[in-house]
Amino acid sequence: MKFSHRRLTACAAVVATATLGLTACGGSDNGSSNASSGNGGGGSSSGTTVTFIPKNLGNPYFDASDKDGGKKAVEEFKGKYQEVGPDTATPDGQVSFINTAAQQGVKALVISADDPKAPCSAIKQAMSAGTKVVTFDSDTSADCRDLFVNQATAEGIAKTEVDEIAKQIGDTGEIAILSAAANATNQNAWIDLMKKDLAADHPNIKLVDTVYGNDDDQTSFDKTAALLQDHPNLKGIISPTTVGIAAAARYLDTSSSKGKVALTGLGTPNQMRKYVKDGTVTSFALWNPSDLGYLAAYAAKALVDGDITGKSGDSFTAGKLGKFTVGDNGTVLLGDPFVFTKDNIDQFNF
Ligand code: RAM
Repeated sequence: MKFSHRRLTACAAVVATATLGLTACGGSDNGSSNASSGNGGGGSSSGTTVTFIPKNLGNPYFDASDKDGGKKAVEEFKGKYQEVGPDTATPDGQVSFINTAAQQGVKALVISADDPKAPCSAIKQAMSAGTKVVTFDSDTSADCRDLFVNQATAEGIAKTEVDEIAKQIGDTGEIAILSAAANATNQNAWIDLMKKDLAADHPNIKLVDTVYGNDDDQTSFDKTAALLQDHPNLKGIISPTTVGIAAAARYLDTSSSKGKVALTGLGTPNQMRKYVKDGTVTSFALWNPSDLGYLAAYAAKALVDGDITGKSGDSFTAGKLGKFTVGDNGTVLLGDPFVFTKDNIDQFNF
């Protein structure tokens, strides 16, 4: 499968290898954990409050998707932006924030769900009170949201990660996965598909362990240390979470396994730059989280304005990103994953 690089835009330059270019450079706040808001007036969605609820606060990935892309979009259509959420990514940690937002009568919630089911009854109450609900990044079950804005196909994300680790370890040997929270819908879907890819196309790679760092830096760091200790023949780690891969890289960087145990997965260029440059990591993948939040905000606006209902074939325009059409299962797709290496990483700043 070949990945084109639609919609991820380099800050400083257009990526030479990109087929269509990638948009917008997400300069995000760094690790701020306070709710923030932006106001505007006028326009069809004037006063539309869009509340973003990330898996957890203080995660640079969500700083880019929410505080950068989401906020920009909401300001463009002159709505009101808010971000609230739990400090840790636990299954029911988002429930109280959903309840409060619904009580405040917000027009739209944009949620990366910590669990496919735990937030559902709160979401359904909000929906029956008239709030439109868009999941993005990590979905709930389909009956408790109007739309899911998917960053890339799960198949594409899984295959990219498996392809990268296979290249780096000569397609043979033991690997492990360092994931986010055990209940995360997105990581679990990717892991299932990675297992299928490995079984079908990489008979000499053996997945020996899957551990969970809960999208917490220290837990992910400690789990990396434990993986290396428990599996002395480990040749590679896939971490399909920006928090996990950054913590694993930090551990490997100063350990005797540096250069011997490969690490790939999903990371942000700003968090991974040092490790790509010093040889700890050869390549990793992601999409533009700022574009993802921007698209999710415009999808929420289209629902609130009644331009779409979320059914297959509905289409709407998401500002600078252009026109999107709702596909099967109420899903809107941002684009393809993009692979970062030492040769292109300096063209990105998010
Ligand atoms: C972390 C979160 C998020 C995921 C990225 C790749 O920031 O788990 O949900 O999409 O990694």
